[in-house]
Amino acid sequence: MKKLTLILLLVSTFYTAYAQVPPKPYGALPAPRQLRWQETEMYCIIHFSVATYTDKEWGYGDENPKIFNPKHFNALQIVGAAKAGGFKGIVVVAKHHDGFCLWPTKTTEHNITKSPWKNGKGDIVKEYQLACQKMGMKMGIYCSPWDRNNPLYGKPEYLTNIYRKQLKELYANYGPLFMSWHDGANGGDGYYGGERKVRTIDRSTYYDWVNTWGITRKMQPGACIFGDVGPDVRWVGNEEGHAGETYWATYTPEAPNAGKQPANGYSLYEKATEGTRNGKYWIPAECDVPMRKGWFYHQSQDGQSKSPYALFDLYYKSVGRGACLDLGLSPDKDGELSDEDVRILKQFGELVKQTFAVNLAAGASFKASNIRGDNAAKFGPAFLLDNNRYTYWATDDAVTKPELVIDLHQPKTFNVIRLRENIKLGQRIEGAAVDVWVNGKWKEIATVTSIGANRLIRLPNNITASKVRLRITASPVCIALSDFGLFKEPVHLTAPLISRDNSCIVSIGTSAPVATIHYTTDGTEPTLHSPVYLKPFLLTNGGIIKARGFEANQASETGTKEFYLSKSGWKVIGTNPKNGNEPSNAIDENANTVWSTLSKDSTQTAQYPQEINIDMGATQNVKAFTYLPRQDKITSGIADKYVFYTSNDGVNWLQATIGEFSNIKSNPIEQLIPLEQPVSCRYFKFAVLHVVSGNGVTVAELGVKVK
Ligand code: FUL
Repeated sequence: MKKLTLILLLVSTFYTAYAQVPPKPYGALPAPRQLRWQETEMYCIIHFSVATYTDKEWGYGDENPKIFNPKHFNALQIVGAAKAGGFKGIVVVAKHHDGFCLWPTKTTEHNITKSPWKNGKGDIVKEYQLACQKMGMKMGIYCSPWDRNNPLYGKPEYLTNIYRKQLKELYANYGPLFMSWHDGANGGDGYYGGERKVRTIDRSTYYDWVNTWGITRKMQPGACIFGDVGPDVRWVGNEEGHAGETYWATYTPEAPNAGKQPANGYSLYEKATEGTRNGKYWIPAECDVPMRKGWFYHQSQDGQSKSPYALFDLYYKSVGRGACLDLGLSPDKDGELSDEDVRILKQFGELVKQTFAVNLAAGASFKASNIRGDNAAKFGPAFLLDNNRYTYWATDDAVTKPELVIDLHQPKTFNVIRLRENIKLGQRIEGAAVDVWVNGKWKEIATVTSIGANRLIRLPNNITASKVRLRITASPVCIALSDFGLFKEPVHLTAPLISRDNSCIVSIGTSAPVATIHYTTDGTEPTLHSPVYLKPFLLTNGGIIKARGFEANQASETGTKEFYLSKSGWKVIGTNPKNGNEPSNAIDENANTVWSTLSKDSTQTAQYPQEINIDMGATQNVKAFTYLPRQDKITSGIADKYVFYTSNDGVNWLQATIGEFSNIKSNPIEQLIPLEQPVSCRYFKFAVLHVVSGNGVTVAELGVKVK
């Protein structure tokens, strides 16, 4: 009898003890600084420097510092607009690839003290710091490792005497920082003190990253280090602002060539979009995307900023998949964000706030198939509603597929579901499903793979139900879920879609019917007084079409599309090399077909320039040309250096402009290149001098702008 009591006592002691024991962490885990970064969720990166004045995406490094002279720069305007958008921090581009330092550095003459702004006494980085302090925003720093101005770039002295010293100046004078951003675009041609040459570096070893990061750790221990390979936060592998539908915060960076050390600018970055299930390190992803088309301000991109709903969509695809969103803001030559960008940021912020203001699951009661150690006080599902990312519902070690019935007590209408894991215990869950109780049975409405720090499921339509069920369908270990939320995104009319066919006929449509669509052809905002769209219409010379749908007292967002000169009647009159597939694909108004000279024979090295000559059929007054790189996410054959020629007879050619498509590899958008002056011509030739990768050239579309 005594023995039995003893056994019972032992069992119950063990059970009570077990009931208190949290689940064992799973896999790689976040450091405290990474948890703080994760909670930041959204911040803005700000590109404003000499490239703003030269209208480039990458300054060459030969800029005269005198061009930098903003009339109305006010950091409060910029930081304030970010804050109104719900962003919690900014990353200041203190030095971009042009090497121009926006703070009074001792490391180079290419800096703000040589500019007339504030009589050479200005310090842009300091102004941001003060604005952030005033507005309760976090601040991070981007100091480009690549420096197209510095004569020492490529030599070991650049690392020790320039780059690291710049980091030290920034870390010492502008902290505390929440991020230190280390870009992957490294090496290439530049001014380099007047040499104007290509300087290549061994990206795997040149920056000696481990020791460079050591400086960050020592001087800014709270800052997360960002790069293609982390080590704290990884680049998501695209500049479109989205993580993978399945997304792991764990990641094992890989080098393109076996046996080499991966590094910034030298990694299989495409794999970062999804991450590595059970990867070696906890390196969550930052989804960076410019609000406008490019990172720097270009007047030609006015009116084309992403709309509030387009930003909201990216929010779901970044923050809503467990990553963070880094939105690029671009002050103009006066040093200000445009009124339109400020308005869009505010509206986006309001949308997020409005959507997530009320958790419709609040007040629900739960029935869980299992609670760890039967200890609801410690591991019960009530923690799902306490708005704390680190208190959680957990199951017994052996229970990896629990179910939870959420009784809402009355019918609620929602269209967003939120789930979160307590990531202090790692990213555990690999599959979940949500059902609702309708007509006396369960009906599945959504499934997901990964959850992680945050998972937002945006449903295609509103759901009304009073009972919801969550099923965990796959997990290698017991679960640790910290949040369950139901929300209602406000109804909105989506922007009309505008397209033009081969014969220059423009059509406008909406995804759901509306009472009327109104449009303009002069770039102004459509109102109820603008022409009503009744049927497709002809647009030969190009122009900006804007359209809005109206229904009852609601107006949709504005759809905008710029068209260039029509290509009907255009002909390809020659290419060099002569082989290659379908040159006419370059002028067929179809973004998905390409003219390609890529060679399958890897033993052959393509010779450049490679060219394509086009007859427009009639003389045109050409103001700019456009190049659309291939849109299939493959970089082979994408041009990054070009010459554009014009001709009146198709035989004698005049060079109209020459240059580079900066950043086209990471951000492969249509390039619009203005000619130095408008040229009257019937023929043009697009010659490619260099490609970002591969052996040969690819062109999705070429076009010209005459208006
Ligand atoms: C890229 C850079 O090359 C772009 O110019 C921009 O700064 C972007 C945020 O990172 O890699």
